[in-house]
Amino acid sequence: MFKKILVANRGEIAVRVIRTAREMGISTVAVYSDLDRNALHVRLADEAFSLGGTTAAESYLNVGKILNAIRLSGADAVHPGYGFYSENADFARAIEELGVTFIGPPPGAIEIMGDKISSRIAATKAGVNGVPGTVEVLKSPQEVIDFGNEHGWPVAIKAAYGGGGRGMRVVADAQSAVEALESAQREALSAFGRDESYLEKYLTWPRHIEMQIICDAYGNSIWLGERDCSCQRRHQKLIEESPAPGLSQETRNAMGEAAIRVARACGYQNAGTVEFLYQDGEFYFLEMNTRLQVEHPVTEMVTLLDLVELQIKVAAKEPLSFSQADVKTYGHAIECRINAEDPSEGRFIPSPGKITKFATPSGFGTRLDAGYVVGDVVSQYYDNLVAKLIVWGKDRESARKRMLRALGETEIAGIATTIPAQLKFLAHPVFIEAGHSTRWVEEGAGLEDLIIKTELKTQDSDQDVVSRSLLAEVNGKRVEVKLLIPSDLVSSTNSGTQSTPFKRGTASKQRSQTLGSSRGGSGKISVPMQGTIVKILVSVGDKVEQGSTVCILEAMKMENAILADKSGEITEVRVSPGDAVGTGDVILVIS
Ligand code: MV4
Repeated sequence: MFKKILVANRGEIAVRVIRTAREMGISTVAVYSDLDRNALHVRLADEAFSLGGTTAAESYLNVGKILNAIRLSGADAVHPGYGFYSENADFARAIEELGVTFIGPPPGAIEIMGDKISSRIAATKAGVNGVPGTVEVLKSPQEVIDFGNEHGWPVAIKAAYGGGGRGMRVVADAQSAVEALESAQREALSAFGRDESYLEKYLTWPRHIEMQIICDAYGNSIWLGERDCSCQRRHQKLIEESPAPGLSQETRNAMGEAAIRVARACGYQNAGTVEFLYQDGEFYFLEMNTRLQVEHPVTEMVTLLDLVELQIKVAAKEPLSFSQADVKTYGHAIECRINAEDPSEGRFIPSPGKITKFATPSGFGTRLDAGYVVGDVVSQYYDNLVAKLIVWGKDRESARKRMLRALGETEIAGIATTIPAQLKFLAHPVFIEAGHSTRWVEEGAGLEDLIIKTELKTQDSDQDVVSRSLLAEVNGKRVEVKLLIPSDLVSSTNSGTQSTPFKRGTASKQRSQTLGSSRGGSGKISVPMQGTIVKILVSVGDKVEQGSTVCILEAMKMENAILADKSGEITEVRVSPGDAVGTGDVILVIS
Protein backbone atom coordinates (compact mmCIF):
# COMPACT_ATOMS: atom_id res chain seq x y z
CA MET A 1 0.00 0.00 0.00
CA PHE A 2 1.06 3.60 -0.57
CA LYS A 3 2.74 5.53 2.22
CA LYS A 4 2.07 9.03 1.01
CA ILE A 5 -0.47 10.41 -1.46
CA LEU A 6 -0.17 13.85 -3.03
CA VAL A 7 -3.56 15.30 -3.95
CA ALA A 8 -3.16 17.37 -7.12
CA ASN A 9 -6.35 19.35 -6.60
CA ARG A 10 -8.10 21.82 -4.31
CA GLY A 11 -11.49 22.42 -2.71
CA GLU A 12 -13.98 19.79 -1.65
CA ILE A 13 -12.50 16.96 -3.75
CA ALA A 14 -9.03 17.42 -2.24
CA VAL A 15 -10.66 17.34 1.21
CA ARG A 16 -12.63 14.22 0.19
CA VAL A 17 -9.47 12.33 -0.84
CA ILE A 18 -7.45 13.45 2.20
CA ARG A 19 -10.14 12.13 4.56
CA THR A 20 -10.15 8.61 3.13
CA ALA A 21 -6.36 8.49 2.91
CA ARG A 22 -6.16 9.40 6.59
CA GLU A 23 -8.65 6.67 7.47
CA MET A 24 -6.44 4.21 5.59
CA GLY A 25 -3.34 5.34 7.51
CA ILE A 26 -1.80 6.95 4.45
CA SER A 27 -0.03 10.29 4.84
CA THR A 28 -1.31 13.16 2.67
CA VAL A 29 0.29 16.04 0.80
CA ALA A 30 -1.64 19.09 -0.33
CA VAL A 31 -0.56 21.64 -2.92
CA TYR A 32 -1.81 25.19 -2.99
CA SER A 33 -1.87 28.45 -4.90
CA ASP A 34 -1.21 31.79 -3.19
CA LEU A 35 -4.96 32.30 -2.76
CA ASP A 36 -5.37 28.87 -1.13
CA ARG A 37 -2.49 29.28 1.32
CA ASN A 38 -4.83 28.66 4.24
CA ALA A 39 -7.59 26.69 2.49
CA LEU A 40 -9.36 23.76 4.12
CA HIS A 41 -7.55 21.12 2.06
CA VAL A 42 -4.20 22.60 3.09
CA ARG A 43 -5.17 22.64 6.76
CA LEU A 44 -6.33 19.03 6.67
CA ALA A 45 -3.33 17.54 4.90
CA ASP A 46 -0.28 16.26 6.78
CA GLU A 47 2.00 18.49 4.73
CA ALA A 48 1.56 21.05 2.00
CA PHE A 49 3.63 22.55 -0.81
CA SER A 50 3.23 26.01 -2.27
CA LEU A 51 2.79 26.21 -6.03
CA GLY A 52 2.63 30.02 -6.07
CA GLY A 53 0.41 31.85 -8.53
CA THR A 54 -3.18 32.92 -8.49
CA THR A 55 -5.09 31.47 -11.43
CA ALA A 56 -5.41 27.72 -11.90
CA ALA A 57 -3.08 27.96 -14.90
CA GLU A 58 -0.36 29.64 -12.81
CA SER A 59 -0.72 27.21 -9.91
CA TYR A 60 -2.51 23.86 -10.01
CA LEU A 61 -2.13 23.46 -13.77
CA ASN A 62 1.56 24.35 -13.77
CA VAL A 63 2.94 20.88 -14.52
CA GLY A 64 6.52 21.76 -13.65
CA LYS A 65 5.54 23.00 -10.21
CA ILE A 66 3.33 19.99 -9.48
CA LEU A 67 6.04 17.55 -10.57
CA ASN A 68 8.48 19.39 -8.35
CA ALA A 69 6.13 19.13 -5.37
CA ILE A 70 5.74 15.40 -6.04
CA ARG A 71 9.51 14.94 -6.04
CA LEU A 72 10.09 17.11 -2.96
CA SER A 73 7.33 15.42 -0.97
CA GLY A 74 8.45 11.88 -1.66
CA ALA A 75 4.84 10.89 -2.39
CA ASP A 76 4.48 7.43 -3.91
CA ALA A 77 1.07 8.11 -5.48
CA VAL A 78 -0.92 11.06 -6.83
CA HIS A 79 -4.68 11.43 -6.71
CA PRO A 80 -5.86 13.92 -9.35
CA GLY A 81 -9.42 14.48 -8.06
CA TYR A 82 -11.67 15.62 -10.94
CA GLY A 83 -10.90 18.34 -13.49
CA PHE A 84 -7.26 19.54 -13.62
CA TYR A 85 -5.07 16.44 -14.33
CA SER A 86 -7.71 13.77 -13.91
CA GLU A 87 -8.10 13.03 -17.62
CA ASN A 88 -4.64 14.09 -18.73
CA ALA A 89 -2.85 11.04 -20.15
CA ASP A 90 0.45 12.94 -20.56
CA PHE A 91 0.43 13.86 -16.88
CA ALA A 92 -0.34 10.27 -15.89
CA ARG A 93 2.63 9.11 -17.99
CA ALA A 94 4.91 11.83 -16.62
CA ILE A 95 4.36 10.83 -13.01
CA GLU A 96 4.63 7.11 -13.76
CA GLU A 97 8.05 7.97 -15.23
CA LEU A 98 8.98 9.34 -11.81
CA GLY A 99 8.05 5.97 -10.36
CA VAL A 100 4.93 7.43 -8.77
CA THR A 101 1.50 5.80 -9.20
CA PHE A 102 -1.33 7.74 -10.85
CA ILE A 103 -4.53 6.90 -8.94
CA GLY A 104 -6.66 6.62 -12.05
CA PRO A 105 -6.98 4.67 -15.28
CA PRO A 106 -4.14 3.69 -17.63
CA PRO A 107 -3.16 6.59 -19.93
CA GLY A 108 -4.19 4.58 -23.00
CA ALA A 109 -7.75 4.24 -21.69
CA ILE A 110 -7.90 7.99 -21.01
CA GLU A 111 -6.88 8.62 -24.61
CA ILE A 112 -9.40 6.25 -26.21
CA MET A 113 -12.25 7.75 -24.20
CA GLY A 114 -11.02 11.35 -24.60
CA ASP A 115 -11.70 11.14 -28.31
CA LYS A 116 -15.46 10.76 -28.75
CA ILE A 117 -15.13 9.15 -32.17
CA SER A 118 -12.73 6.47 -30.93
CA SER A 119 -14.88 5.92 -27.83
CA ARG A 120 -17.95 5.39 -30.06
CA ILE A 121 -15.95 2.90 -32.11
CA ALA A 122 -14.80 1.10 -28.94
CA ALA A 123 -18.36 0.93 -27.59
CA THR A 124 -19.73 -0.33 -30.91
CA LYS A 125 -17.04 -3.04 -31.06
CA ALA A 126 -18.07 -4.05 -27.54
CA GLY A 127 -21.66 -4.41 -28.74
CA VAL A 128 -22.94 -1.28 -27.01
CA ASN A 129 -25.05 1.05 -29.12
CA GLY A 130 -24.38 4.76 -29.15
CA VAL A 131 -26.98 7.22 -30.33
CA PRO A 132 -27.41 6.48 -34.07
CA GLY A 133 -24.72 8.47 -35.84
CA THR A 134 -21.34 8.45 -37.57
CA VAL A 135 -17.81 7.44 -36.60
CA GLU A 136 -15.96 9.38 -39.29
CA VAL A 137 -14.69 12.93 -39.18
CA LEU A 138 -17.18 15.22 -40.93
CA LYS A 139 -15.88 16.68 -44.17
CA SER A 140 -18.74 18.78 -45.50
CA PRO A 141 -22.12 20.21 -44.52
CA GLN A 142 -23.67 18.02 -47.22
CA GLU A 143 -23.02 15.01 -44.95
CA VAL A 144 -25.12 16.72 -42.26
CA ILE A 145 -27.96 17.23 -44.72
CA ASP A 146 -27.79 13.65 -46.02
CA PHE A 147 -27.76 12.27 -42.47
CA GLY A 148 -30.75 14.40 -41.42
CA ASN A 149 -32.73 13.44 -44.50
CA GLU A 150 -32.03 9.76 -43.88
CA HIS A 151 -32.42 9.54 -40.07
CA GLY A 152 -34.67 12.54 -39.43
CA TRP A 153 -34.11 15.96 -37.88
CA PRO A 154 -32.83 17.37 -35.56
CA VAL A 155 -29.21 16.27 -35.91
CA ALA A 156 -26.41 16.91 -33.39
CA ILE A 157 -22.97 17.97 -34.62
CA LYS A 158 -20.46 17.06 -31.91
CA ALA A 159 -16.77 17.78 -31.43
CA ALA A 160 -14.63 14.63 -31.24
CA TYR A 161 -12.46 16.28 -28.57
CA GLY A 162 -15.32 18.20 -27.00
CA GLY A 163 -17.02 17.96 -23.68
CA GLY A 164 -19.61 19.72 -21.59
CA GLY A 165 -21.63 20.58 -24.67
CA ARG A 166 -18.91 22.77 -26.16
CA GLY A 167 -18.45 22.29 -29.86
CA MET A 168 -21.94 20.77 -30.03
CA ARG A 169 -24.69 22.20 -32.28
CA VAL A 170 -28.23 21.03 -32.77
CA VAL A 171 -29.25 21.35 -36.41
CA ALA A 172 -33.01 21.69 -36.93
CA ASP A 173 -33.11 21.42 -40.71
CA ALA A 174 -31.05 21.27 -43.91
CA GLN A 175 -30.98 25.07 -44.26
CA SER A 176 -29.09 25.48 -40.98
CA ALA A 177 -26.41 22.87 -41.72
CA VAL A 178 -23.70 25.10 -43.21
CA GLU A 179 -23.75 27.67 -40.45
CA ALA A 180 -24.10 25.10 -37.67
CA LEU A 181 -21.06 23.14 -38.85
CA GLU A 182 -18.96 26.28 -39.12
CA SER A 183 -19.89 27.50 -35.68
CA ALA A 184 -19.46 24.05 -34.06
CA GLN A 185 -15.96 23.80 -35.55
CA ARG A 186 -15.07 27.36 -34.59
CA GLU A 187 -16.08 26.74 -30.99
CA ALA A 188 -14.28 23.37 -30.82
CA LEU A 189 -11.11 24.87 -32.28
CA SER A 190 -11.01 27.72 -29.79
CA ALA A 191 -11.93 25.54 -26.81
CA PHE A 192 -9.97 22.37 -27.52
CA GLY A 193 -7.48 23.32 -30.22
CA ARG A 194 -8.93 20.89 -32.77
CA ASP A 195 -12.16 20.80 -34.68
CA GLU A 196 -12.86 17.22 -35.79
CA SER A 197 -16.62 16.68 -35.60
CA TYR A 198 -19.10 13.83 -36.13
CA LEU A 199 -22.88 13.39 -36.23
CA GLU A 200 -25.60 11.91 -34.04
CA LYS A 201 -29.35 11.89 -34.22
CA TYR A 202 -30.45 14.45 -31.61
CA LEU A 203 -32.72 13.06 -28.90
CA THR A 204 -35.17 15.75 -27.85
CA TRP A 205 -36.22 14.79 -24.29
CA PRO A 206 -33.60 12.40 -22.91
CA ARG A 207 -32.59 11.70 -19.36
CA HIS A 208 -28.91 11.60 -18.47
CA ILE A 209 -28.18 8.34 -16.67
CA GLU A 210 -24.62 7.27 -15.93
CA MET A 211 -23.23 4.01 -14.60
CA GLN A 212 -20.44 3.87 -11.99
CA ILE A 213 -17.86 1.15 -12.50
CA ILE A 214 -14.71 -0.01 -10.72
CA CYS A 215 -12.08 -2.26 -12.31
CA ASP A 216 -8.95 -3.77 -10.78
CA ALA A 217 -5.68 -4.81 -12.40
CA TYR A 218 -6.76 -8.48 -12.65
CA GLY A 219 -9.71 -8.20 -14.99
CA ASN A 220 -12.37 -7.88 -12.28
CA SER A 221 -14.87 -5.24 -13.41
CA ILE A 222 -17.93 -4.39 -11.35
CA TRP A 223 -20.77 -1.91 -11.88
CA LEU A 224 -22.06 -0.08 -8.82
CA GLY A 225 -25.39 1.28 -9.98
CA GLU A 226 -26.45 4.38 -11.84
CA ARG A 227 -26.96 8.07 -11.18
CA ASP A 228 -29.61 10.23 -12.78
CA CYS A 229 -28.13 13.66 -13.52
CA SER A 230 -30.93 15.09 -15.62
CA CYS A 231 -31.42 18.13 -13.36
CA GLN A 232 -28.81 20.41 -14.90
CA ARG A 233 -28.47 23.76 -16.56
CA ARG A 234 -26.12 24.44 -19.46
CA HIS A 235 -24.26 21.20 -18.70
CA GLN A 236 -23.74 22.18 -15.03
CA LYS A 237 -25.39 19.52 -12.91
CA LEU A 238 -27.45 20.85 -10.01
CA ILE A 239 -29.06 17.74 -8.49
CA GLU A 240 -28.04 14.10 -8.91
CA GLU A 241 -29.64 10.98 -7.51
CA SER A 242 -29.35 7.22 -7.30
CA PRO A 243 -31.09 5.04 -8.25
CA ALA A 244 -32.57 6.63 -11.38
CA PRO A 245 -36.30 6.97 -10.76
CA GLY A 246 -38.43 4.55 -12.73
CA LEU A 247 -35.53 2.58 -14.25
CA SER A 248 -36.47 -1.10 -14.29
CA GLN A 249 -34.10 -3.64 -12.76
CA GLU A 250 -33.87 -5.27 -16.16
CA THR A 251 -32.73 -2.05 -17.84
CA ARG A 252 -30.34 -1.32 -14.95
CA ASN A 253 -28.70 -4.74 -15.34
CA ALA A 254 -28.41 -4.28 -19.09
CA MET A 255 -26.90 -0.80 -18.61
CA GLY A 256 -24.44 -2.11 -15.99
CA GLU A 257 -23.34 -4.92 -18.28
CA ALA A 258 -23.01 -2.51 -21.20
CA ALA A 259 -20.83 -0.22 -19.06
CA ILE A 260 -18.55 -3.13 -18.18
CA ARG A 261 -18.23 -4.10 -21.84
CA VAL A 262 -17.21 -0.51 -22.72
CA ALA A 263 -14.65 -0.52 -19.89
CA ARG A 264 -13.17 -3.83 -21.00
CA ALA A 265 -12.95 -2.57 -24.59
CA CYS A 266 -10.40 0.06 -23.54
CA GLY A 267 -8.48 -1.95 -20.92
CA TYR A 268 -9.94 0.11 -18.13
CA GLN A 269 -8.74 0.07 -14.52
CA ASN A 270 -9.82 2.16 -11.52
CA ALA A 271 -13.13 4.04 -11.06
CA GLY A 272 -14.96 5.33 -14.10
CA THR A 273 -18.37 6.38 -15.31
CA VAL A 274 -20.13 5.42 -18.50
CA GLU A 275 -22.72 8.00 -19.57
CA PHE A 276 -25.92 7.10 -21.36
CA LEU A 277 -28.86 8.99 -22.76
CA TYR A 278 -32.14 7.30 -21.85
CA GLN A 279 -35.28 7.99 -23.82
CA ASP A 280 -38.45 5.96 -24.48
CA GLY A 281 -37.12 2.96 -22.54
CA GLU A 282 -33.90 2.72 -24.58
CA PHE A 283 -30.39 3.71 -23.52
CA TYR A 284 -27.54 4.82 -25.76
CA PHE A 285 -23.82 5.12 -24.97
CA LEU A 286 -22.81 8.79 -24.86
CA GLU A 287 -19.28 8.94 -23.49
CA MET A 288 -17.06 7.61 -20.74
CA ASN A 289 -15.60 9.78 -18.00
CA THR A 290 -12.26 8.37 -16.93
CA ARG A 291 -12.19 9.96 -13.49
CA LEU A 292 -13.91 10.07 -10.13
CA GLN A 293 -16.92 12.35 -10.65
CA VAL A 294 -18.28 15.20 -8.56
CA GLU A 295 -21.49 13.25 -7.90
CA HIS A 296 -19.81 10.00 -6.77
CA PRO A 297 -21.16 10.34 -3.20
CA VAL A 298 -24.72 9.38 -4.21
CA THR A 299 -23.34 6.01 -5.30
CA GLU A 300 -21.41 5.72 -2.03
CA MET A 301 -24.55 6.43 -0.01
CA VAL A 302 -26.63 3.68 -1.64
CA THR A 303 -23.86 1.06 -1.97
CA LEU A 304 -22.08 1.78 1.36
CA LEU A 305 -18.79 1.66 -0.58
CA ASP A 306 -16.03 4.29 -0.29
CA LEU A 307 -15.08 4.91 -3.93
CA VAL A 308 -11.87 6.74 -3.05
CA GLU A 309 -10.77 3.78 -0.91
CA LEU A 310 -11.50 1.44 -3.83
CA GLN A 311 -9.56 3.73 -6.19
CA ILE A 312 -6.55 3.74 -3.91
CA LYS A 313 -6.64 -0.04 -3.40
CA VAL A 314 -6.91 -0.95 -7.07
CA ALA A 315 -4.19 1.58 -7.95
CA ALA A 316 -2.00 -0.21 -5.38
CA LYS A 317 -2.72 -3.41 -7.35
CA GLU A 318 -4.97 -4.96 -4.72
CA PRO A 319 -7.67 -7.15 -6.23
CA LEU A 320 -11.29 -6.14 -5.65
CA SER A 321 -12.43 -8.01 -2.55
CA PHE A 322 -16.06 -8.45 -3.64
CA SER A 323 -17.93 -9.62 -6.70
CA GLN A 324 -20.85 -8.27 -8.72
CA ALA A 325 -23.27 -10.43 -6.74
CA ASP A 326 -22.08 -8.81 -3.48
CA VAL A 327 -23.07 -5.32 -4.64
CA LYS A 328 -26.38 -4.34 -3.11
CA THR A 329 -28.01 -0.95 -2.99
CA TYR A 330 -30.08 0.41 -0.17
CA GLY A 331 -32.66 3.18 -0.38
CA HIS A 332 -32.15 6.40 -2.30
CA ALA A 333 -29.58 9.20 -2.28
CA ILE A 334 -29.80 12.76 -3.60
CA GLU A 335 -27.00 15.30 -3.97
CA CYS A 336 -27.28 19.07 -4.39
CA ARG A 337 -24.25 20.95 -5.66
CA ILE A 338 -24.11 24.16 -3.69
CA ASN A 339 -22.47 26.61 -6.07
CA ALA A 340 -21.52 30.24 -5.47
CA GLU A 341 -24.03 31.50 -8.04
CA ASP A 342 -27.06 33.75 -7.88
CA PRO A 343 -29.93 31.81 -9.51
CA SER A 344 -32.27 34.82 -9.68
CA GLU A 345 -34.51 34.68 -12.76
CA GLY A 346 -32.84 31.40 -13.71
CA ARG A 347 -29.61 33.16 -14.67
CA PHE A 348 -27.10 31.56 -12.24
CA ILE A 349 -24.64 34.44 -12.15
CA PRO A 350 -21.30 33.63 -10.49
CA SER A 351 -21.04 35.08 -7.00
CA PRO A 352 -17.52 34.86 -5.61
CA GLY A 353 -16.69 36.43 -2.25
CA LYS A 354 -16.01 35.79 1.39
CA ILE A 355 -18.28 33.37 3.23
CA THR A 356 -19.37 35.40 6.25
CA LYS A 357 -21.80 32.82 7.62
CA PHE A 358 -21.99 29.06 7.06
CA ALA A 359 -24.50 27.17 9.17
CA THR A 360 -24.03 23.55 8.09
CA PRO A 361 -26.76 20.90 8.11
CA SER A 362 -26.44 17.64 9.98
CA GLY A 363 -28.61 14.81 11.27
CA PHE A 364 -29.47 11.28 10.18
CA GLY A 365 -28.59 10.48 6.58
CA THR A 366 -27.06 13.90 6.00
CA ARG A 367 -23.56 14.36 4.56
CA LEU A 368 -21.85 17.62 3.67
CA ASP A 369 -18.68 17.54 1.54
CA ALA A 370 -17.45 21.12 1.68
CA GLY A 371 -14.27 22.72 0.44
CA TYR A 372 -14.73 25.83 2.55
CA VAL A 373 -15.62 26.91 6.06
CA VAL A 374 -16.89 30.26 7.31
CA GLY A 375 -14.32 33.01 6.75
CA ASP A 376 -12.92 31.41 3.59
CA VAL A 377 -13.00 33.24 0.28
CA VAL A 378 -14.54 31.69 -2.82
CA SER A 379 -12.29 33.14 -5.51
CA GLN A 380 -13.35 34.10 -9.00
CA TYR A 381 -10.30 32.20 -10.27
CA TYR A 382 -11.53 28.69 -9.40
CA ASP A 383 -14.74 26.80 -9.93
CA ASN A 384 -17.87 27.77 -8.09
CA LEU A 385 -18.56 24.55 -6.16
CA VAL A 386 -18.64 25.43 -2.46
CA ALA A 387 -20.05 22.21 -1.05
CA LYS A 388 -22.10 19.15 -1.89
CA LEU A 389 -25.00 18.19 0.31
CA ILE A 390 -25.87 14.52 0.03
CA VAL A 391 -28.75 12.85 1.81
CA TRP A 392 -29.86 9.25 2.11
CA GLY A 393 -33.46 8.11 2.59
CA LYS A 394 -35.21 4.76 2.59
CA ASP A 395 -36.89 5.74 -0.68
CA ARG A 396 -36.90 8.72 -3.07
CA GLU A 397 -39.63 10.59 -1.27
CA SER A 398 -37.89 10.29 2.13
CA ALA A 399 -34.63 11.44 0.57
CA ARG A 400 -36.38 14.37 -1.12
CA LYS A 401 -37.96 15.51 2.15
CA ARG A 402 -34.68 15.07 3.99
CA MET A 403 -32.91 17.20 1.38
CA LEU A 404 -35.52 19.94 1.79
CA ARG A 405 -35.02 19.79 5.55
CA ALA A 406 -31.22 19.81 5.29
CA LEU A 407 -31.12 22.63 2.73
CA GLY A 408 -33.42 24.54 5.04
CA GLU A 409 -30.85 24.25 7.83
CA THR A 410 -28.06 25.48 5.60
CA GLU A 411 -27.41 29.19 5.88
CA ILE A 412 -24.68 30.79 3.82
CA ALA A 413 -24.01 34.52 3.75
CA GLY A 414 -21.51 36.72 1.94
CA ILE A 415 -22.03 34.91 -1.36
CA ALA A 416 -25.20 33.96 -3.20
CA THR A 417 -25.76 30.23 -3.66
CA THR A 418 -27.87 27.90 -5.77
CA ILE A 419 -29.83 26.72 -2.70
CA PRO A 420 -32.99 28.78 -3.43
CA ALA A 421 -33.22 27.20 -6.90
CA GLN A 422 -32.68 23.70 -5.52
CA LEU A 423 -35.43 24.25 -2.94
CA LYS A 424 -37.73 25.15 -5.83
CA PHE A 425 -36.76 22.13 -7.94
CA LEU A 426 -37.20 19.69 -5.07
CA ALA A 427 -40.69 21.03 -4.34
CA HIS A 428 -41.75 21.12 -8.00
CA PRO A 429 -44.43 18.60 -9.10
CA VAL A 430 -42.38 17.66 -12.17
CA PHE A 431 -39.34 16.79 -10.03
CA ILE A 432 -41.50 14.99 -7.47
CA GLU A 433 -42.85 12.77 -10.25
CA ALA A 434 -39.38 12.53 -11.83
CA GLY A 435 -40.84 13.78 -15.10
CA HIS A 436 -37.85 16.00 -15.87
CA SER A 437 -35.31 15.67 -18.68
CA THR A 438 -32.01 17.44 -19.37
CA ARG A 439 -33.93 20.43 -20.79
CA TRP A 440 -36.24 20.98 -17.84
CA VAL A 441 -34.28 23.58 -15.84
CA GLU A 442 -33.90 25.80 -18.88
CA GLU A 443 -37.40 25.33 -20.23
CA GLY A 444 -39.90 24.36 -17.58
CA ALA A 445 -38.68 24.66 -14.01
CA GLY A 446 -40.18 28.11 -13.55
CA LEU A 447 -37.24 30.05 -12.12
CA GLU A 448 -38.19 33.26 -13.97
CA ASP A 449 -39.87 34.70 -10.89
CA LEU A 450 -37.13 33.65 -8.47
CA ILE A 451 -35.55 36.80 -7.02
CA ILE A 452 -33.00 36.62 -4.26
CA LYS A 453 -32.63 39.76 -2.27
CA THR A 454 -29.19 39.69 -0.79
CA GLU A 455 -26.86 42.48 0.07
CA LEU A 456 -23.79 40.91 -1.38
CA LYS A 457 -20.31 41.81 -0.42
CA THR A 458 -19.26 41.45 -3.97
CA GLN A 459 -15.51 41.52 -3.71
CA ASP A 460 -12.93 39.15 -2.30
CA SER A 461 -12.84 41.04 0.99
CA ASP A 462 -9.72 39.07 1.66
CA GLN A 463 -7.23 40.38 4.11
CA ASP A 464 -3.81 41.55 3.04
CA VAL A 465 -0.77 39.78 4.34
CA VAL A 466 2.70 41.14 4.87
CA SER A 467 5.78 39.11 4.21
CA ARG A 468 8.70 38.98 6.68
CA SER A 469 11.93 37.08 6.27
CA LEU A 470 13.54 35.56 9.34
CA LEU A 471 16.65 33.51 9.76
CA ALA A 472 16.33 30.23 11.60
CA GLU A 473 18.72 27.41 12.39
CA VAL A 474 17.17 23.96 12.16
CA ASN A 475 19.45 21.24 13.55
CA GLY A 476 22.28 23.66 12.94
CA LYS A 477 21.31 24.29 9.34
CA ARG A 478 20.71 27.88 8.36
CA VAL A 479 17.32 28.37 6.74
CA GLU A 480 15.52 31.50 5.69
CA VAL A 481 11.89 31.44 6.74
CA LYS A 482 9.26 33.55 5.02
CA LEU A 483 6.44 34.52 7.38
CA LEU A 484 3.13 35.67 5.94
CA ILE A 485 1.41 37.71 8.60
CA PRO A 486 -2.11 39.15 8.38
CA SER A 487 -1.56 42.89 8.02
CA ASP A 488 -4.01 43.80 10.79
CA LEU A 489 -1.84 41.88 13.26
CA VAL A 490 1.24 43.68 12.04
CA SER A 491 -0.20 47.16 12.18
CA SER A 492 -1.61 46.74 15.69
CA THR A 493 1.48 45.21 17.26
CA ASN A 494 4.32 46.45 15.22
CA SER A 495 3.38 49.55 13.29
CA GLY A 496 5.98 51.55 11.52
CA THR A 497 8.21 48.71 10.35
CA GLN A 498 8.98 48.08 6.72
CA SER A 499 6.67 45.64 5.09
CA THR A 500 5.76 44.37 1.67
CA PRO A 501 2.03 44.21 1.23
CA PHE A 502 0.73 41.25 -0.76
CA LYS A 503 -2.73 41.88 -2.04
CA ARG A 504 -4.73 38.70 -2.18
CA GLY A 505 -7.48 39.00 -4.73
CA THR A 506 -8.54 42.36 -6.05
CA ALA A 507 -9.05 45.57 -4.15
CA SER A 508 -11.71 45.50 -1.49
CA LYS A 509 -14.85 47.26 -2.54
CA GLN A 510 -18.28 46.82 -1.07
CA ARG A 511 -21.25 47.41 -3.27
CA SER A 512 -24.61 45.80 -3.45
CA GLN A 513 -25.26 44.16 -6.77
CA THR A 514 -28.32 45.15 -8.72
CA LEU A 515 -28.91 42.27 -11.08
CA GLY A 516 -30.08 43.25 -14.48
CA SER A 517 -29.16 46.88 -13.99
CA SER A 518 -27.53 46.82 -17.39
CA ARG A 519 -30.99 46.37 -18.89
CA GLY A 520 -31.95 49.89 -17.91
CA GLY A 521 -30.92 51.23 -21.29
CA SER A 522 -28.65 53.98 -19.95
CA GLY A 523 -25.82 52.95 -22.24
CA LYS A 524 -23.43 52.69 -19.31
CA ILE A 525 -22.54 49.04 -19.58
CA SER A 526 -21.49 47.55 -16.26
CA VAL A 527 -20.48 44.02 -15.37
CA PRO A 528 -22.88 42.02 -13.20
CA MET A 529 -20.16 40.09 -11.41
CA GLN A 530 -16.51 40.11 -10.49
CA GLY A 531 -14.31 38.61 -13.17
CA THR A 532 -11.70 39.10 -15.85
CA ILE A 533 -12.27 40.73 -19.21
CA VAL A 534 -11.49 38.16 -21.89
CA LYS A 535 -12.44 39.97 -25.05
CA ILE A 536 -13.88 43.30 -26.14
CA LEU A 537 -15.83 43.01 -29.35
CA VAL A 538 -16.29 46.74 -30.06
CA SER A 539 -14.16 49.89 -30.33
CA VAL A 540 -14.92 53.57 -29.90
CA GLY A 541 -16.96 54.76 -32.87
CA ASP A 542 -18.62 51.39 -33.56
CA LYS A 543 -22.40 51.30 -33.95
CA VAL A 544 -24.10 48.57 -31.91
CA GLU A 545 -27.60 47.16 -31.69
CA GLN A 546 -29.38 46.63 -28.40
CA GLY A 547 -28.84 43.02 -27.29
CA SER A 548 -25.60 42.48 -29.22
CA THR A 549 -22.58 41.16 -27.37
CA VAL A 550 -20.02 43.85 -26.62
CA CYS A 551 -17.70 42.06 -24.25
CA ILE A 552 -16.86 38.61 -22.84
CA LEU A 553 -16.26 38.38 -19.11
CA GLU A 554 -14.82 35.28 -17.53
CA ALA A 555 -15.80 34.44 -13.97
CA MET A 556 -15.49 31.11 -12.19
CA LYS A 557 -14.51 29.24 -15.33
CA MET A 558 -17.56 30.50 -17.20
CA GLU A 559 -17.59 32.93 -20.07
CA ASN A 560 -20.37 35.46 -19.81
CA ALA A 561 -21.52 37.63 -22.67
CA ILE A 562 -22.12 41.25 -21.74
CA LEU A 563 -24.82 42.76 -23.96
CA ALA A 564 -25.50 46.27 -25.22
CA ASP A 565 -28.51 47.65 -23.32
CA LYS A 566 -29.38 50.08 -26.09
CA SER A 567 -28.57 50.77 -29.71
CA GLY A 568 -26.10 53.55 -30.41
CA GLU A 569 -22.45 54.44 -30.82
CA ILE A 570 -19.64 53.33 -28.53
CA THR A 571 -18.15 56.50 -27.02
CA GLU A 572 -15.90 55.02 -24.37
CA VAL A 573 -14.13 51.71 -23.71
CA ARG A 574 -12.68 51.71 -20.20
CA VAL A 575 -11.15 48.25 -19.99
CA SER A 576 -8.74 46.00 -21.89
CA PRO A 577 -8.51 42.21 -22.15
CA GLY A 578 -6.95 40.80 -18.99
CA ASP A 579 -8.34 43.52 -16.71
CA ALA A 580 -9.91 42.38 -13.44
CA VAL A 581 -13.26 44.04 -12.87
CA GLY A 582 -15.63 44.19 -9.93
CA THR A 583 -19.39 44.01 -9.75
CA GLY A 584 -21.00 47.16 -11.11
CA ASP A 585 -17.85 48.53 -12.74
CA VAL A 586 -18.74 50.45 -15.91
CA ILE A 587 -16.68 48.99 -18.74
CA LEU A 588 -17.97 50.91 -21.73
CA VAL A 589 -20.42 53.61 -22.70
CA ILE A 590 -22.93 53.75 -25.55
CA SER A 591 -24.41 57.14 -26.45
C1 MV4 B 1 -26.92 14.62 -26.90
C2 MV4 B 1 -28.22 15.04 -26.54
C3 MV4 B 1 -29.25 14.58 -27.32
N1 MV4 B 1 -29.01 13.78 -28.41
N2 MV4 B 1 -26.73 13.83 -27.97
C4 MV4 B 1 -24.50 17.41 -23.96
C5 MV4 B 1 -23.09 17.36 -23.51
C6 MV4 B 1 -22.52 16.09 -23.98
N3 MV4 B 1 -22.03 15.35 -22.85
C7 MV4 B 1 -23.62 15.38 -24.68
N4 MV4 B 1 -24.80 16.18 -24.56
C8 MV4 B 1 -25.97 15.82 -25.16
N5 MV4 B 1 -25.84 14.99 -26.20
C9 MV4 B 1 -27.76 13.44 -28.69
N6 MV4 B 1 -27.52 12.67 -29.75
C10 MV4 B 1 -28.37 15.85 -25.43
C11 MV4 B 1 -27.24 16.25 -24.74
C12 MV4 B 1 -27.48 17.09 -23.63
C13 MV4 B 1 -27.19 16.67 -22.35
C14 MV4 B 1 -26.62 15.43 -22.08
C15 MV4 B 1 -26.33 15.05 -20.80
C16 MV4 B 1 -26.62 15.90 -19.75
C17 MV4 B 1 -27.16 17.11 -19.98
C18 MV4 B 1 -27.46 17.53 -21.28
C19 MV4 B 1 -28.04 18.77 -21.50
C20 MV4 B 1 -28.30 19.17 -22.77
C21 MV4 B 1 -28.01 18.33 -23.84
